[in-house]
Amino acid sequence: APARIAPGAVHHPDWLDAEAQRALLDACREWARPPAGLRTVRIPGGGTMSARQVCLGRHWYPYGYAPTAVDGDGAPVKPFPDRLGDLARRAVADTLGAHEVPEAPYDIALVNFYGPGARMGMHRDADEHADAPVVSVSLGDTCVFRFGNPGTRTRPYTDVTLRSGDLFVFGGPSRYAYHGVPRVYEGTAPAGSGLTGRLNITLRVSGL
Ligand code: MD5
Ligand code: FE
Repeated sequence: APARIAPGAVHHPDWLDAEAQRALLDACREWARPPAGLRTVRIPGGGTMSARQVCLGRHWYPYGYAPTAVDGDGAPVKPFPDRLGDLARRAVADTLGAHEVPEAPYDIALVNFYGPGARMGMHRDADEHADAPVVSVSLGDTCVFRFGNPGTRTRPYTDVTLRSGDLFVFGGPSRYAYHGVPRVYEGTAPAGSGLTGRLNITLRVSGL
């Protein structure tokens, strides 16, 4: 059953059935192939993100969106598939209600791949020019998702376990909350998925 974690933030465990997870995983494998496939994101200052990423629709770099890839192989980003837009609108309707489905089209997907030891520090997603809800679906290994506050990077946190097939929607006052992924449990992906690691797909309205 869906659980409200904070105003506008809803976790819906097991939202995608096994077949839908399989289909999405197969699509992720295609998106991950070059050109403009899975890449390591460089952060200003010289570091890299431990989660690797594929962008669809727009290229994301810290901190903004570009129409074409500006790092890695420089190839144009892959298009945002219509069916991901359908998925996003259905996700918002199922969690926040039909009245919260944005008029503007979902047009960006960021696919994060968490291999061994990968994590994501506490941050806010503020590079979009629209405040439509962000839709997140998880595949593969189980993780701890840390949900914080809009105003501060620090405690109090709510730690939520996200498993393969789970949906999380961040809208309203939770759209700009701090969040991160402190821990991924290696080897916990569903048996037979063939996935080693965790995938998270976020669907966004760019407002561009
Ligand atoms: C992940 N990805 O599990 C997470 C899921 C990212 C990212 O954080 O930036 O790619 S998306 C979590 C999210 C998005 C927008 C707002 C909030 C959380 N929030 O208010 O907590 O790879
Ligand atoms: Fe984020």
